[in-house]
Amino acid sequence: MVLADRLRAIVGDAHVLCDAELRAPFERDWTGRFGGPAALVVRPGSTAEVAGVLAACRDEDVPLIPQGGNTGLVGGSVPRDREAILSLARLTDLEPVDAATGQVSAGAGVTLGALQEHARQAGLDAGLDIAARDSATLGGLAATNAGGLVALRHGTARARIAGLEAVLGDGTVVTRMSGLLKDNAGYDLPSLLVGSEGTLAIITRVRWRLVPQAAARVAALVPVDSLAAAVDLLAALRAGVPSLEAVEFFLPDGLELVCGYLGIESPVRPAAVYLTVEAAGAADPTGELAEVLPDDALVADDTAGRARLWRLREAHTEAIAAAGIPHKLDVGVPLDRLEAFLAQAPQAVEAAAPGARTILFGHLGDGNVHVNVLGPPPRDDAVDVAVLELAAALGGTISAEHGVGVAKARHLRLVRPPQEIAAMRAVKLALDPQGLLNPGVILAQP
Ligand code: FAD
Ligand code: 2HG
Ligand code: ZN
Repeated sequence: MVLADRLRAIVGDAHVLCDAELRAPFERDWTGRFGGPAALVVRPGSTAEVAGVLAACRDEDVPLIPQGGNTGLVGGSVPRDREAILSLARLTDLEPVDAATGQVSAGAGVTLGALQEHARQAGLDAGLDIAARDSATLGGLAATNAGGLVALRHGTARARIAGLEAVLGDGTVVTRMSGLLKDNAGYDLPSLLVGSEGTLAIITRVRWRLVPQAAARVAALVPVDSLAAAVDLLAALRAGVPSLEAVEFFLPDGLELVCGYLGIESPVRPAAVYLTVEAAGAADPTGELAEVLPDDALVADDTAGRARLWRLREAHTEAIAAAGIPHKLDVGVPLDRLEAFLAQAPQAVEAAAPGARTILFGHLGDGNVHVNVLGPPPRDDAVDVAVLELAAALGGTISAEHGVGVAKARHLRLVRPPQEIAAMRAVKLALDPQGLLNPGVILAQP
């Protein structure tokens, strides 16, 4: 029996897509930089069906690319060489919130936006937020260990995952959904699978740890005259505002691009750096913020006003995408090297790709800079090398929150020694002995 027929018998005719037109939306990534034709797209509706699909693909020796919302930015969710795309988008079960533990069990295909809404109805919140909230799935967030806008307070996805269910590359189903806070019985497979980018297992369900919903929220847009002053303000915010949730930054050329894209005038005075700050708690944080923020900060405590301020930061990704296909380099640097990195990154890009346009923004509180470069062709990675080498030389990382994907697999050696990469390969071999899951992601193929 050919693979497609075998898969139809497992998931039903409607959920095996072979037609080029039906496959197309799954074959290209969000940035437009990565993608290629798939053998087919298969959309299982349960963990048992996922295990069946994996067994069929193993028999036919067809590798699988797990895909959630396809909002990943490192090319890990799309085919390279006629693999099968395994879409988890149908796994949308969302159980009632367990008030005693503050946790909820959900299918890997539930979007972050749906989880946020569900949690809020129970007086809680997801404790993780990203601008792609309405498409990105819980499986994708776990698989990439997503960071986002409130990691400063609540940590990355790993801190939110109390357990999960997954089908390992060798077909074993691992179920750890009890959500026990304390469970030291051996190696912690869920922690290992978080951040494994679909290379070790297919995550089918997650047990999500929620956080209290804040009764009051205040956002501020703060113009600052230097990066050093921005870092000083970050320190003052950490010390003086216990309800601090986010400290984000962008620069004048990013603001100009976003304002042009949104068709608005900048609401804030010209400055060297702009910070988007949010504080949220049971009590109104306005007073605490006012003690620390400068007088020319724009402050909003209502939903529409906060959204207007946040839009200037969040719309960077869309505005850049509207201007071209970017090279996205999500790096992290220690805060005491951030100024050096921001000064040197544009020079490194200019040397590698003269005339390229560089937009820098990110999560100041996490030392996480999103270097976006417009101009060089998608396949030319000279700017990628230049920026990643700079981040590594300054003691940083080549992937702060988006993952390694295929975009950075060749560059992993910049921040991980050969012995560690060998240990990663051994783990891969143990859990996915046939190399069926996402080949070429994280670990470059020889
Ligand atoms: P996909 O893109 O479908 O997949 C991403 C990776 O996870 C792939 O390697 C894929 O194989 C694997 N995968 C997906 N689902 C599963 C599964 N169930 N089991 C095993 N492997 C799986 N990221 C941040 O960290 N912080 C941000 O602030 C942020 N903001 C963003 C804003 C915009 C506008 C966009 C477009 C993206 C943003 N991202 C951000 C990146 C992206 O949204 C995250 O990486 C997200 O976690 C991907 O989720 P997804 O469901 O779309 O996964
Ligand atoms: C963000 O922080 C996302 O907005 C996307 O991580 C970053 O577009 C990017 O480079
Ligand atoms: Zn980010």
